[in-house]
Amino acid sequence: MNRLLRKSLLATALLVATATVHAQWTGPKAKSTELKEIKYGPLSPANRDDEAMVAFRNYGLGQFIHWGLYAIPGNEWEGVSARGGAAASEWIRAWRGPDTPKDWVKTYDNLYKQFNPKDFDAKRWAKQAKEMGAKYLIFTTKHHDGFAMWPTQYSDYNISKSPYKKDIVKEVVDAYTAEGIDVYLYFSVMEWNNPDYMGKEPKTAAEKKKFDRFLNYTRNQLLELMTHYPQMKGFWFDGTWDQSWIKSYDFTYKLEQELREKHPGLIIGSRFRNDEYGKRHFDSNGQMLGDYEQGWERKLPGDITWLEGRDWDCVMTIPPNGWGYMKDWSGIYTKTTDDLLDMLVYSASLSGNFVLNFGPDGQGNMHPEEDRLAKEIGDWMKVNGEAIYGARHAGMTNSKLGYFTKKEDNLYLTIFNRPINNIVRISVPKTATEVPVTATLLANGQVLEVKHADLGIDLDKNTYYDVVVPHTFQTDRAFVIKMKVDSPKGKAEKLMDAKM
Ligand code: FHN
Repeated sequence: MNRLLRKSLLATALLVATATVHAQWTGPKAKSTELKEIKYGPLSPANRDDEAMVAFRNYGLGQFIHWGLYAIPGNEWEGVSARGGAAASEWIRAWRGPDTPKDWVKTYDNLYKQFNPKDFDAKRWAKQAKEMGAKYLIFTTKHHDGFAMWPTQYSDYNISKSPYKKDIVKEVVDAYTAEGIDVYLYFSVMEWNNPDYMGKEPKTAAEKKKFDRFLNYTRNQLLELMTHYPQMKGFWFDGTWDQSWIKSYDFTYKLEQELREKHPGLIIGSRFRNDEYGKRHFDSNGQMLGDYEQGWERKLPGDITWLEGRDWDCVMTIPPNGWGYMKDWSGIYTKTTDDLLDMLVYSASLSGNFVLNFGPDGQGNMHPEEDRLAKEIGDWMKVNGEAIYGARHAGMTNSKLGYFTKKEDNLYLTIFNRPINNIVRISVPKTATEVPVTATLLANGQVLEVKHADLGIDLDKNTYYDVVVPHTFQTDRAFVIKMKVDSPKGKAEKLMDAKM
């Protein structure tokens, strides 16, 4: 779609709700009018346009995998559920409350002695991700428990000490890369069982010495990951909210510089570090600290204005919360294929990527429900992916029927709520110089009739284009109408505005 149509469509106000109610924004709400002197601000330009970042922008759909020792208990231990006692399944080491098993932390920290996933096949996972339509993967190299899924030389708490022994990160990176899926390495800075780690700001000389050791260890591990897996495209940082890390802004600034120098094109989200005033994600002047907004965890922006042109992705669980394996999905709402497609298309309509999380079990198998969802999403993407990959915000307000995306001069409307009369009404300003002229169904290539409807509503600044969906077209999922835009054939009628 050209700029003019985009501009004129932007002016369109459709007084309708979007198909899903989305959570509240977590980004900066008010910008300070007084600019602060900031030494530790952004290290990369806003809206990078290099090849790596353009690829990131075009992914559309990604896969997150949380896999580690927490996969063994699967949110329960010896028949006792950790629900309500642990914040999430991958947080089970921090299980608190009356049901916590005796000596639980010790038991957990020794789980590595039984980590031997006999069914693990990275190629099978990668094939499934490809079939689902994922273009990038975020894989947990080390979660908050501190257990490294690669044979790091900087800690003994790693995969080489488990009966499995082999380098899981390597297997995953190789298999996904071979399928053409870009890999990002999830890395938790915070470590629960590392004696050098502390949450509070180190104050005494002894504390400072200890935490410096931890910082050095973190740096070593990150450099090691980049060296071992040079195909990786970026880091997905987590566990960076503690005061110890926040106060280490000089260290983290220099580390980010070093990582970027050593790996040109590296992509780092806004969770890695903060400025000298302790501001995370955005510095004290509201500038994003990283290449994309990384705060959309189990939440979505309300509309395009919330994003202010920034790149972003949304990471989403299938259960309400819980990223690692959860054996028992009963009694909780787990998102359906339709829920997830809604969030995926909604994200694309706001120029963001949607990343769906999977939590394989201790043997290396996805949950059977995850297998089913992956298959159903993949089936949908094979037909309709054109409306997602490389597609951007269309400059139109999303309608109650579904979500608009655009790519070149193609306008896509993914319909989630099919009108009872099968007429898909698209509203454009009367002044628009380009309007929908042809339409087809992505599902079968069928050409659809497009009719101009001048409603003649007094003071209405819009005019309408009706796309007729044949009654004979039946589907039980969202479907996409692809439209070409061109200059309007006739002028919208100039009707008299009534005097009041
Ligand atoms: O605490 C983690 C959580 O376990 C999970 O890894 C998610 C994924 O985005 N991040 C953290 C919370 O923000």
